Parts: sequence; structure tokens; C-alpha cells
Amino acid sequence: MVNFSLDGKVALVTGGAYGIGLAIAQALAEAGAKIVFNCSRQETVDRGLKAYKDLGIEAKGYLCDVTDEAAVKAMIADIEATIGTVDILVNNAGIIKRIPMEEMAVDDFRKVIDIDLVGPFICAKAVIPGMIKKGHGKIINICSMMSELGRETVSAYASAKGGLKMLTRNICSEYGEHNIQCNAIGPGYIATEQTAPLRELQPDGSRHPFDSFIISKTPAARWGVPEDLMGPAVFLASDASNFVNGHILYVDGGILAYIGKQPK
Ligand code: NAP
Ligand code: GCO
Repeated sequence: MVNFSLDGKVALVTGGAYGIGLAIAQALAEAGAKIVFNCSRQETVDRGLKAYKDLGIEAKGYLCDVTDEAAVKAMIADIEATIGTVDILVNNAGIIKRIPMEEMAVDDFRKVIDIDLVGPFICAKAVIPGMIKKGHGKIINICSMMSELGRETVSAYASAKGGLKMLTRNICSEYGEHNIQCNAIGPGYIATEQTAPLRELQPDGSRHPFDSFIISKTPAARWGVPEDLMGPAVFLASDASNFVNGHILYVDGGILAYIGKQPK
């Protein structure tokens, strides 16, 4: 029988206080997993704790920056001691800086790479020994349309998310023999705080041009919502996907399949 149950599993969702991370954590909890999340600011941890409480989900929140290897190691050791081995890691924490490349300070570029690419490396590195010992593990990296496509102003983000796609394939290659599956979800354009500036109404009340652009580029003709990622996350976290490894599952309403509307 197909098994989507996560009963008894421990899931760590980095940056899982709101938006995509919260929706994924909610789905994993509904499938039976115990939830742990972390953020780099206490106010966001508190916001997450309240969100889980409102959803009726028991979750433990850590103040932990994914770029700080010592802090991540300490968090994983504490999770292992107090809750259990991390069975499922969702590398969700991320930032974006929309700055034209020729104006972008190298420190800004490095910051995005550090959080969006080095962070997942640090977190995966910290959970893999426990997964090997347990004989099983699931790592889900949150990639992006920008793992495949470029656009103005997002050179650092696209570089990081393209790198994260290859980190996904490499973890699969290196640890598949230990029954660890590392896959990614590539969300399309999802309505969250990160994309709010791209959907802001114009002074005359009309839609932001980028908002209309995305709708015209998406066969589903809408922005995604965090809930669109719930089913794919449960699939990749469960035994139902035990022979799926190194895969990037794009959840994009069809953007990557579509050449675009022909001009009238
Ligand atoms: P978001 O605003 O990107 O949320 C990011 C979360 O990550 C927050 O909880 C934030 O809390 C945490 N975070 C940021 N830096 C961190 C760090 N150094 N250490 C630990 N936590 C950190 O929300 P989102 O839009 O839901 O995006 C979630 C993920 O999906 C990101 O990786 C994003 O790139 C990706 N994604 C988003 C879209 C979209 O359309 N929204 C599409 C594709 C992919 P603190 O600030 O307190 O640390
Ligand atoms: C942007 C957006 C994107 C999305 C997402 C697409 O400025 O183009 O923020 O990068 O957030 O990652 O999948």
C-alpha cells in the first residue's frame, strides 16, 4: 500500500515561521511529523510559535542562523537529544536581493549565496550523520524558477538557487547508498511576503506590471499560494518517494512548460 504517513518522524523546516515554510511544516504535521523550525531573528521565531499554536500544531522553534555552522550543529544536537534524529530536513530559509548586477555590492551577492546556498549545505551536513546512523533520511531543498531561468536584478539569487539544484543532485549522488533521498521543490511565483513588492497595486489602483506579467506567463493564470506546496512536500518526505532521488519537482502552474502567449 502506498505510504504517505510521517507518523513518528521528526521534521526540521528552516525558516519555517510563515509563508512557504509554514505551509510545508503544516502539511508534514498533518501527515504525522513532529515539527521543529528555526529563524535568525527572535521576533520571527515568536511569530512562528504563535502561528503553529493558532494551527493547533505543537512545534519547537530555535533561534539559529543557517549560515552559522556552530549554531546549526548545536541545534541539531539539541533536537537529537530532546526530540530525536532529524528524519526530514526542509532547507527553506532564504532571502532575495533585487539589485541590478552592475550596482550590486559584492557583500550583498555573498550574503545571498551564504544564506540560500551555503546555509543548506551546513544544515544538510549537520543532519546527514544521524540519517546514516538511522539508515534513512529525506532532504528537501527549496529551489526556485531561478534554478532554471534568469531575469533582471536577481543574479545572486539565481546563482544560489541554481547551485542549490546541483547541491541536491550531489547529495543524492553521495548519500543515496545510505537510503537518503535528497530532492528539491522548485516553487513558481508564490504569493508571500518575499514577492509582495512584485504585486503592489499601482497608484492608480491597477495591477503591478510584474503581477500581470506573471499571470500571463503561467498556464494556470494565477500566482501560486503556499498551500500549493503541501502535497509535493508530503510526497517527497514520505516513503511514497523512496526511489525518487536527485529530482527537482517544479510546482509552478506550468511556467517552465510554456513558451508564452502569442501576441495578438
Ligand atoms: P521568506 O520571506 O523568504 O521567508 C524566509 C524565512 O527564512 C523567514 O522565516 C526568515 O526568518 C528565514 N531566514 C532568513 N534568513 C535566515 C537565516 N540566515 N537563518 C535562518 N533563517 C533565515 O518567505 P517565502 O517566500 O515563504 O520563501 C521561503 C523559501 O522559498 C525561500 O528559500 C525562497 O527563496 C523560496 N522561494 C520562494 C518563492 C516565492 O515566490 N515566494 C518561490 C520560489 C522559492 P528570519 O528573517 O528571522 O531569519
Ligand atoms: C523574483 C522573485 C522570484 C521568486 C521565486 C520564483 O524577484 O523574480 O522573487 O525569484 O521569489 O523564487 O520561483
